[in-house]
Amino acid sequence: MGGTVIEPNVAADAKAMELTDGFHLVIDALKLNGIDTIFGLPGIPITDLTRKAQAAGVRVISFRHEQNAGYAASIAGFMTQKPGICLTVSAPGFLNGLTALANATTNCFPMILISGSSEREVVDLQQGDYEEMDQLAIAKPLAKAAFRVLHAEDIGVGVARAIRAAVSGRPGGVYLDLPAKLFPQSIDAEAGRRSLIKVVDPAPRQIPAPEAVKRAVDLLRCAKKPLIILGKGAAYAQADSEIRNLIERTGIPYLPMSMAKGLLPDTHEQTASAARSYVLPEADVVMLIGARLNWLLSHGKGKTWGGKSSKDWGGQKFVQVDISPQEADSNVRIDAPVVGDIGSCVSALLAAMGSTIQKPPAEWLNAIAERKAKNVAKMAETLAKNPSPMNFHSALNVVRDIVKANPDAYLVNEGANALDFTRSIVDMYQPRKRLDVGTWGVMGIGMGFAVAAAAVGKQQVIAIEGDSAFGFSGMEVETICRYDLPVCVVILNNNGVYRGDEKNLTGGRDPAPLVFVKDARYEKLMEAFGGVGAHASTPEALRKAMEEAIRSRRPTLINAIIDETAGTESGRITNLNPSAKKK
Ligand code: ADP
Ligand code: TZD
Repeated sequence: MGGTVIEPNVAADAKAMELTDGFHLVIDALKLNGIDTIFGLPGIPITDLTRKAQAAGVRVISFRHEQNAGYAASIAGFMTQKPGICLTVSAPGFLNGLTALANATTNCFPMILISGSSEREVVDLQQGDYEEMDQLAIAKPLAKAAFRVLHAEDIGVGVARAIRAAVSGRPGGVYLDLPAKLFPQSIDAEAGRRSLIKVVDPAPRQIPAPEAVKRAVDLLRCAKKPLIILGKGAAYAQADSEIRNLIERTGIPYLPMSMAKGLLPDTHEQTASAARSYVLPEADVVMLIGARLNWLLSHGKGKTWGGKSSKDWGGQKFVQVDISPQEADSNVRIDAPVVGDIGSCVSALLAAMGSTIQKPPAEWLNAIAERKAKNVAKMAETLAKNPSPMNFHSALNVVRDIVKANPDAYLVNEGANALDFTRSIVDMYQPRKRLDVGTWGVMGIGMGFAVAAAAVGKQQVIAIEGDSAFGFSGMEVETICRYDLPVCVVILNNNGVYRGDEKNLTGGRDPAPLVFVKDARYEKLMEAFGGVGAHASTPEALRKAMEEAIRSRRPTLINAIIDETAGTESGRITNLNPSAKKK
């Protein structure tokens, strides 16, 4: 009899005792919001978080350096419109991840850097805790937003705020500080479940004002030489068919910025890429779609745009489609800002144009076609050459064919000459497949981007790397092998930064600052971890090795030997490189 009285109470007690903790709430909050992958590097205080996340079905990709995990997270954000998550330990791990967070904010990639941190009381009194640092304060100026959670009950809100901040409006990097003490905090499991938030509509559509749309359409209607510039914001927006419609229905020639290549295939007849230096100064109305008039577009003025001096406007009128209401007029006057998300803006522009769209005047289109044909023929001639040793052109001619035959593949790209030549030689055929150094021209994104593209994009990755660029993240070939990712790294190896033939001006024993060990065998690095290494000193050998890599889907590193005198200093941005007048 006694047993029947006691039993329900025991059950009730047991139920009341069901607890959860900070570790589980963080994982549950992320999972509830569709986060299925975490890029990171374990250690105090987040070791158990990585382990428990994996046990809970989240894919945890562990890197050898936090910066690479951070770059992986940021590009996953760009590819998916979901915030990429990077998880690090305190102080040094946090700082290692911070470069990637700042780069994400600069590039408008949605990312959340989650770092464990040391004891608040000790940190704030600067009493010398293990890995002591006021991380929140340091992250703030580099992040779009930064939050700290002190109580397990607030984890749901903290994660929700971080997600909204990362993906709404102009996307960016968000910092979430989780002190060590938070993780083992226990609370009632039911209360914990109730505290979590599934974010509703994290990146709400932003519909442009009808008068802004009309202003833009009116301006485009009177254009004689219109031009559209597509930026990586247009790629990010995933409004691919709307953008294609706009381009094809208006017949306006367009230029894709580097990471917008492939939004429409680079072989599209309306692309003006091969006539860039003609269309920028000649155009009278330019519509920017998800592209800023920053240094990559010479700030919208100066010689590139037909201006007489570097501060001089070329006289173009601009339409700018952007989600940030502050972007317009950043460099030159924007006559028709259209503020909203690109999908909504482009749809509204198409609707406002109706069926009365006039194609641009034939003289404009013909003039562009003529320049294009000339430049394409010139390039074909250069690409057909087969010099020995290989140069950038003869190597990239192979890459161009391989990408054409494998349009699903991701193309990761960094370096100086290795970047500039790849961008102009290798055509892209699908949106969001070209992943590169972005707004800062940062070296070091290579292997992090490659891991993310393979793990999240689930396609073959081809990474075209300068030998200097590769060095920044080279150790992650172990990560590539460990997760057995279909990544083919091609190092365009010219023995140094930009080129490899510099001499120490003093004649001393130290090498010149820009050169590396000659004939370095980078392919051995991949072999060290069980991947495939190949040495290619001819286009034929490079082609064979790349074809084999793609056929086998095995981690592969091809050391492609390039003439060490082939590059130019700073690639195509030599003009930005100050050099000493005094010799
Ligand atoms: P690129 O380097 O390719 O020229 P930028 O990074 O300079 O491109 O510009 C991207 C722009 O796209 C930013 O100004 C950003 O505010 C904008 N943007 C990003 N996502 C969206 C979106 N979904 N809708 C509208 N604009 C967006
Ligand atoms: N450090 C970081 C983080 N980013 C940078 N952009 C640089 C340094 C400076 N830098 C460039 O702008 S390109 C480059 C460096 C070091 C490397 C160029 O050499 P490479 O490519 O071997 O990668 P090429 O093909 O030889 O030019």
